[in-house]
Amino acid sequence: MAGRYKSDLKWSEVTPKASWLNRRQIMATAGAGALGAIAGPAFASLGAKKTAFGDGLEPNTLEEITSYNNFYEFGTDKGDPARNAHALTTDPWSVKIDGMVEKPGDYSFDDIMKGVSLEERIYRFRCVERWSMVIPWVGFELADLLERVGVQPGAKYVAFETALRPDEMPGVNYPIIEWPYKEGLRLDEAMHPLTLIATGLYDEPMPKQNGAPLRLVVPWKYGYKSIKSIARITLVDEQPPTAWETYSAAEYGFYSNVNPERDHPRWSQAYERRVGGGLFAKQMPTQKFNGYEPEVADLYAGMDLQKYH
Ligand SMILES: Nc1nc2c(c(=O)[nH]1)N[C@H]1C(S)=C(S)[C@@H](COP(=O)(O)O)O[C@H]1N2
Ligand SMILES: [Mo]
Repeated sequence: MAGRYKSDLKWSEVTPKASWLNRRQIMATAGAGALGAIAGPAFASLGAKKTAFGDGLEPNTLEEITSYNNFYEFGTDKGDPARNAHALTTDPWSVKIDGMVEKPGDYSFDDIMKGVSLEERIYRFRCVERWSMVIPWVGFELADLLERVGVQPGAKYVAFETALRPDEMPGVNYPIIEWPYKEGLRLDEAMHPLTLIATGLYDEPMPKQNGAPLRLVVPWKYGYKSIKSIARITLVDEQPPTAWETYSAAEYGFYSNVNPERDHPRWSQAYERRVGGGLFAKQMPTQKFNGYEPEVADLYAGMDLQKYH
């Protein structure tokens, strides 16, 4: 995967925004042939529609976003996904959508992409381990997909599963968590306009270490809710088990909303560390709901967020 970007603009030598603008200029002015010569055949702009999400936020570099990852199917070191995820076959890909839906079935990646309009949204991303990034995702609202498949009236939660491929995923041969990786959202969280199915970042198809070909992004929750390489989506009427809550319910709850007032039993959540900047890595106060409080606080009105963590 790393090689794919080597022939491209030198992300590490310029600020992310400068290189981003630079790249867009090249795309606007160069013909297809010239572009091919610059970037090689792997280069594929998604042409996602720009949005105001993330105005004023400085995105992390592509290098940072694709080399410091959690994707335990490929190993538990931050560099393992970048080293190992190339083995994942992402084409063809299909997602089983089942449970309480009007149109269950195995949907190919192309079926899912048909009729969606891709947007770029720059979101904060906060891992429960305290590191954070700012990521320019490309994707569409999960609500669009759920509306297309038709949610039955009794459905209350959405359950997600990652693909399970022991031949391609060295990590799943170890009993770190229960495989396949599972996640879940309450239906209103799933339908919230901030909740994305992301299929790319920096206007390119999703790198494998970031969860190709499609993954969830729920920006007001700890990163582990944003399940990667989704193979199954099931509408259910009861709160589904999730990988990290099953592993340790005292440490990782179902809701997992970013909350500076609710510490992890083994560490404070008052501060976060923005990846990048080396020795001078920026330490900053954790924001409630990761900065998305105005948009999402209503979802939890009256709930005890210490108990429902
Ligand atoms: N299938 C799967 N999804 C996963 C994980 C994982 O190990 N397996 N790790 C989670 C965690 S803990 C984080 S912080 C984010 C990291 O996403 P990123 O590597 O794109 O930054 O992915 C989440 N999704
Ligand atoms: Mo995480």
